[in-house]
Amino acid sequence: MKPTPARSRVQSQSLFAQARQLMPGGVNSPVRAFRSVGGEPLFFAHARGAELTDVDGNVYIDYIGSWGPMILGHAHPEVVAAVQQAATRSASFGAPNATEIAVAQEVLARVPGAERVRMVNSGTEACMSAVRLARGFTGRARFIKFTGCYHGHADSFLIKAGSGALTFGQPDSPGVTPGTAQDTLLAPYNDLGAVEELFARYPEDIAALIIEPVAGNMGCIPPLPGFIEGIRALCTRYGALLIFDEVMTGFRLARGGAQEYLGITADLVTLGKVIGGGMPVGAYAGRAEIMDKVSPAGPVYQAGTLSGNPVAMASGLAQLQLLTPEVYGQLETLGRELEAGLRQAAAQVGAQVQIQRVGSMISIHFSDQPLTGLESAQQQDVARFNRMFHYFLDRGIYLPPSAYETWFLSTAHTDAHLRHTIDTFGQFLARDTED
Ligand code: KE4
Repeated sequence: MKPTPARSRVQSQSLFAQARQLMPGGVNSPVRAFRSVGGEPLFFAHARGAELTDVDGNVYIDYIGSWGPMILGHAHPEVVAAVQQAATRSASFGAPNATEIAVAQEVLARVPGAERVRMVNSGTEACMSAVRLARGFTGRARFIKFTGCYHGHADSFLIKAGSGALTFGQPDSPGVTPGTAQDTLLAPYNDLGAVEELFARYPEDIAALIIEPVAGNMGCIPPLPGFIEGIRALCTRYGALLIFDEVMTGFRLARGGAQEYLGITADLVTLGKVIGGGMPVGAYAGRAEIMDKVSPAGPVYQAGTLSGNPVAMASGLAQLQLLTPEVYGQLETLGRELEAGLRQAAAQVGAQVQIQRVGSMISIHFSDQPLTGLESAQQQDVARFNRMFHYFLDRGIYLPPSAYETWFLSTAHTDAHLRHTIDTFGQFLARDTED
């Protein structure tokens, strides 16, 4: 395949050369660095709706949406106005403010089973705090996570982790001590038998099981029928807390997130991304019996200078209030149309492609089998994905720079955006097959 002449990226290249002298790898989060797909990352100047504009003036259809937060598109006027107004009243008091209450009310009105919520500043903080809380609540030390799932970069999660850790072939990170790792138990995603074996082996030692109810950090991988229901039953039977990591799925798959979408109620839910409207916000929530163990109501300590700061809360509140039932209908329609178009394009050339979608989360994988977990995800043709990534980028479509990520749709994506994406996919398949 002979790529079309690269669009001008001179400014991005210049900025990246500077950035590399100042920040590790020139980025503030690894997966942005294009290490997996090759080439150099683009620097962006501004974005509106579903379109990003880089510093060289190139415009792209955005399927990352800041990795999920921009569910209404970039720079939504009501979110921007809320941030601007809040900022004039100080960015942070380090003290309670009324907007925290408003966001908490919105969260508890949406998240099934939640009676209390604690705001933090990232999904990582939410997940690490939820596991600590589960350990404090149960008095147990071990917890189960699934290989290929990603719950942020806290030590105990960086064992067979997904997302950037998987992208760089570092599912186990240096710096995580054996003492930490010994309490993290692993099972393959969608393998209920493996979970049963862990509970049978440690019947009274497991504090929690944390799971992405729809996995998004190995590509978009839905739970197989019965898997989540089985996990719920096992956690109940053995007295372990079920933690749904909804940092990606929360407020995206449905008004009540994956709990509503799947009809399963977890004991704790972690949240991020959408909840902040693009500002740094995470949260964990659950029934009062558990959450009231969190300091200062209870002994499980967790704190944060900027937790619940009024600007981030104003941003999240504005976005949450705009997430009406009509929005979820629109996101499902967009997802269904994109999936159908991509499938049709693949069928026309007989390409062996897996199009995996849940709601407005979708991913493409070059494999002759559906991806159901880490093992099948790692069997995909990553090199072909990488060729597709650059083919799309050269034609104004910005995909997540990794075969182990999920694309995100927003209400700002239009039929024209989807049409261009589907047509470009068809062109890629036709040309890549030839070469
Ligand atoms: P943050 O600490 O990055 O806010 O959230 C961590 C996290 C927790 N749980 C799930 C299910 C997540 O997907 C994430 C973060 N997602 C990645 C993208 N797959 C963030 C992108 C990045 O690391 O730069």
